[in-house]
Amino acid sequence: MVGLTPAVAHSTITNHIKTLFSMTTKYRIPKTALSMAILGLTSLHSFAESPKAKNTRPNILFIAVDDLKPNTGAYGDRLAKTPGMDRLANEGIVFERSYCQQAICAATRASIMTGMRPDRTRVWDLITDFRQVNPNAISMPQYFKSMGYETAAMGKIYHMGSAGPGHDAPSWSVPYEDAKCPTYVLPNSINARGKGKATECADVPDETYADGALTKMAIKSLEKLSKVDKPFFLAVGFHKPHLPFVSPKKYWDLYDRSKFELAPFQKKAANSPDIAYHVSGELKSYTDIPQFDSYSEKDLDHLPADKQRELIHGYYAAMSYTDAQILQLLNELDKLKIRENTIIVVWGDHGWHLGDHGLWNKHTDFENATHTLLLMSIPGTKPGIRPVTLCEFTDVYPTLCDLMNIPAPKYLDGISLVPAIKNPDSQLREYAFSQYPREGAKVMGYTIRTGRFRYTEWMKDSYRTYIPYDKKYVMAREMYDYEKDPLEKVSVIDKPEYKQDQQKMEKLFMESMQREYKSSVEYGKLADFKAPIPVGSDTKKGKKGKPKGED
Ligand SMILES: [Ca+2]
Repeated sequence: MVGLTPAVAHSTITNHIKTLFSMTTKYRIPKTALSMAILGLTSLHSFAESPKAKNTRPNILFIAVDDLKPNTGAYGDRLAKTPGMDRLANEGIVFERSYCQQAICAATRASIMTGMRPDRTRVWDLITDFRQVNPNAISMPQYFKSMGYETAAMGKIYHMGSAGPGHDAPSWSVPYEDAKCPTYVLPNSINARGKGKATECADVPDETYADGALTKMAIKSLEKLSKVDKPFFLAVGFHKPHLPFVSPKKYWDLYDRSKFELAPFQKKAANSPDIAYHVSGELKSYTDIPQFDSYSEKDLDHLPADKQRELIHGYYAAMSYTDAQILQLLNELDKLKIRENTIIVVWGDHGWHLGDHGLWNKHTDFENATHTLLLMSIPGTKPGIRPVTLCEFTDVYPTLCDLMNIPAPKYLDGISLVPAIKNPDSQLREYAFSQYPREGAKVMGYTIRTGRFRYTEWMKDSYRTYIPYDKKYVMAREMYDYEKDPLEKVSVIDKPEYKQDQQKMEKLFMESMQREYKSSVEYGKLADFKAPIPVGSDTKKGKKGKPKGED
């Protein structure tokens, strides 16, 4: 930073973090500051602070990874080759029980970026721009920009099809950039109609594809931002391991395909409703994928084992490719000597089904779609912290505000995770809350995950949590016991032996829905919903094509 030597910057920042992590009582944001945050809905400029105050705040490197499930080494995957994220985990914080709000790109990204759940952002599909629906919403970088941050982005931060011009221009103080690279480089990867295969392995340099090119751009950006007399928020959005599983050959070569085991349970869970599933339409849109039954109570008609193994290999290779990019960014922070005043956040936007329940892609309320990777590195904290708490993506925004010593907007749905970083054994949440729509978003499946159970209600007639909860909307229910059934083989809903557990989960679920309704009413007083509520995400049962809304 110009005008502030790295030594001085480090000292002032770690003093704040030291103060934060040495407090014995729960950290609270001053009420006056919260009032300012509410005012921010109409007057962001009132937050601007003196340049001196800005210089005491940490930089933030915010790395989004598309479709990355928590299958890295730090999450216990013995086959994964992920030295970059493993290094970050060893030096920082692994949130092992992190859940996204809705397992699809646009909705989960709008949610983490605004700190609000999908019923508040009103983004449930792949086409809605949260600002069109919800003009007064303030994104995290937009808020940080108002606090004196230089905010920059490259790659996929918001979903491309639902972000306004400039990749949501109000978020960024520096014009948005993107890498322009081909999706495939081998001629036989694409057919005459321009449709491609689900995988590609080509012996090419990293920067041939977008993520390698983005890393080069991000390194240049870090060099520039490190010289600006402001703290920065740099968002880098990597595209892999999203389909197609395309990565340079050297990442495929890290793995022995024969070592990958197929999902051990590929059937529909007993006693579970059809509405919980989809037909894996996103995968089926690739040219080399044969027709198969996406979920079935039979052992027949699965994707052939060789193709499953190829896809799993491709997924891991693409994950290692992105991991290598993250490692380069960590090295660049070291080279620029700014690692010690930079908070790093790495998040995969949702989980992924690699064949479990016969499912591929995301788009469900099951564990494999909602459980997510969330890593942080915070200067001044002990290395290798693993908080046990359940947490949600809505918690990232208030956590960063807490770490930056700025008031979090009061309307945010999440909570600061700082108490769990200070005391990793503390449990901050009774449950994590997620949702997924079906049937053109006329049906919404709401789910809560506690330490042991998941309880889900599928609600019909376009019910949303801004409508008072009523059992008349419930069309199907599920419940899973992860202590006895980690693979979700059986929904235990209405099983006599689970009567008491179910009653507790029903009560907790009803309380969660009442809480959501109350929050919606409160937020509705502040918000200005101008556009019609869109529908569009659909995963109707069928065997062909790519249902609208799957990405
Ligand atoms: Ca995604």
